[in-house]
Amino acid sequence: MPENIDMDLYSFLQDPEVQAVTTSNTADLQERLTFRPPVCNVFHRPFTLLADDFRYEFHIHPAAREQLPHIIDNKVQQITGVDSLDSRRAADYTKPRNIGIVFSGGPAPGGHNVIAGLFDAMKKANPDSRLHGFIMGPDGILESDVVELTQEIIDAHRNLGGFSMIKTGRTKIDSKSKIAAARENCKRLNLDALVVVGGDDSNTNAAFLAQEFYDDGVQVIGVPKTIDGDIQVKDTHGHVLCAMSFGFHTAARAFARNISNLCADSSSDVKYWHVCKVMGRVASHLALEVALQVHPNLCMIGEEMADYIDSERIEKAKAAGISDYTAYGMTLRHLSRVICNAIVRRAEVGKNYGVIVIPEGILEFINEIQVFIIKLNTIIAEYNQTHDTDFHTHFVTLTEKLDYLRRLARFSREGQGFFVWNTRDDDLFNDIPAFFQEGLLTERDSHGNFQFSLVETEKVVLELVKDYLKIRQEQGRYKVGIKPEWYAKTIRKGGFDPDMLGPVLFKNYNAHEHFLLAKDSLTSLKTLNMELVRGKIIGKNDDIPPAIQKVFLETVPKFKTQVHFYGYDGRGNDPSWFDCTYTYNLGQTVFSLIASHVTGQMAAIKHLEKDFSEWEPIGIPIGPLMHLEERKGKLALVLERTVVDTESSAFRAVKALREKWLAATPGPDDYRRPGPIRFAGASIESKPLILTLNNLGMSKK
Ligand code: FBP
Repeated sequence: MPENIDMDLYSFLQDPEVQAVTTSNTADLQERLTFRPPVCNVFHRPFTLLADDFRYEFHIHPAAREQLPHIIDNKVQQITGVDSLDSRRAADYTKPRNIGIVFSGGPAPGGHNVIAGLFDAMKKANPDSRLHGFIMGPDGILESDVVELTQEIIDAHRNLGGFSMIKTGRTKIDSKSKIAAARENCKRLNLDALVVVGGDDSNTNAAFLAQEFYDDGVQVIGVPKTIDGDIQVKDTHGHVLCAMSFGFHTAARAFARNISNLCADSSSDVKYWHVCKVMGRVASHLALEVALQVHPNLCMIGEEMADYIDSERIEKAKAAGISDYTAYGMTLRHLSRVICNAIVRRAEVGKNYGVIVIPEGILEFINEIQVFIIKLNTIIAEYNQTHDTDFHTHFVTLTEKLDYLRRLARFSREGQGFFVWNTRDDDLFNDIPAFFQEGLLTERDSHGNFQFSLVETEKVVLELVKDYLKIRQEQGRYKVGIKPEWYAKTIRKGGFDPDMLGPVLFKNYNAHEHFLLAKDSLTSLKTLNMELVRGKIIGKNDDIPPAIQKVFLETVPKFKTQVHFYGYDGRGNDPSWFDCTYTYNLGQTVFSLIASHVTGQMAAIKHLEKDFSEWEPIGIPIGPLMHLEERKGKLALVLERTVVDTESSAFRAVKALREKWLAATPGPDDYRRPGPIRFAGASIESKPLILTLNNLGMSKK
């Protein structure tokens, strides 16, 4: 009996009924642990075979050909199931294997099932095969921190979210010494293959390791993971090979469920604008899916902003005979105006509340911010390369960092060499709030990426929105519309004739609108007083009658906000049926690729956008998916991320439905209730809505 518990409490806690309530072993957990996802037909057979599929082609970047010669000519591979193989091949297929697996990057729902699928396939081929899990991501490979994954460990994690089985990390194996350590540790374990479950950077790492380990005979296989949904693969002709990375569906549904609850709350107490930032370091796929799931009043999509053209500015510049390049792409100021317009329009129909979804990476698509990010990436990377200490260790406080930037600007002004930071950059940078300066100067991750999750993007946007709303309010162009019946009742109660007072207070009094809008000139009690005197409702020295004051105050908007961040919660969510099934089949695919001795391939499932019966496991060559990108101030060969295609059916549907979802009309809002993630049962949702829409868009063309 624990010391801090008395006897009575101890026996209470021992009671079976009390234990049933306090146990962590819930019925839901048991259901998850015992669920066995269905497998694609090929995996029902005793063996699988690979065949190169020459229908798919890629534009190969010369740098990829040069840096990845051993794997660059890999092809897309089809997997087929067979009942028998000749004895030599059967013996090879079923030989005992040592396989290592590592999670790399942020967690994503379904990772445990990749391991379970691989484990089951591997043990089916040979029960003596062994699976080794590297702990804490790539650091586990470098430090040989590894655990053998037994049936017991696997069974305790089936269909559960997070990466808790072996944890994860973001270390990059990029230097000669790290590659040598990784090679040595893989060889010590006598690994036949290393499986890297990760996002774009981790699959990039997988490709380089495949190249490096080629002569050692250690195969390297990647698995497309990331809730951000930005690993999607199409060939040069637009054939979809991997429609979505795993974890995306669950995270989007988890966010959607919570945001839809906010919609219900917001439209009940009608006093808050909820600003919801959803993860997605660069691409806005999660925000797009959440929008389709929830129908928020406003959803910004970063990729759309990059395409934005301010035609008014272009026309103005044309008339003046000049070119205005700032008219291409959205500025922070313009972004705040788009949001303000939505808020103002809803206020006019009495809806001084709502829900806005913004993607975490939205600022990446704003011209001026993108320039800062690239320039600061370069400055930090150059400092780290040329000094013994790290930039952030040397310059601890914001003031120190700003001083350093100021010095660079001075050097550049005085012509003491070429510096990416000039006086204009410095001036512009000094104009932004300190918390945002700090955010932009935050430490980059090990791959050199800017860490958007550490920046209070929503705060930056909100500050601008508040400033602009204030201006509009001062101009009298931000008002809450009030119902004519309420107005008439209140004014009559105060002893006035509503029809006499109406034209004095409202600009649309006789227009028979559903909502009355106060005149632009009524911006304060003082201006109200003046208007009433001018309208001969009161005398010069009279006070404003309480009923009129009450009506006026009702027209004055109070912009109250609640800010939410959805990200880490979705990464740890237990996977949806889609992600459970997808990842289990990815694990099985990994084994097929390993058993056929390939390397530098990524396991994938084709036709995720269709019914499960049409899913096809394949291998995709990673090398041809690489291109050059700025990392740590230099161009580096990395796997290309897929951002939202603004020509896709899913995006176009959201764009077309936006006005309806804004609901700046007297009727009810159009919020959608996606409900909880259903893991089993009749109402499980089988795939992300964007996949369904894009598939329908293609088939109906
Ligand atoms: P991955 O690309 O590694 O899957 O991670 C994506 C992500 O979830 C982003 O959406 C987010 O910006 C980032 O991780 C947060 O990273 P961290 O865990 O380092 O805070």
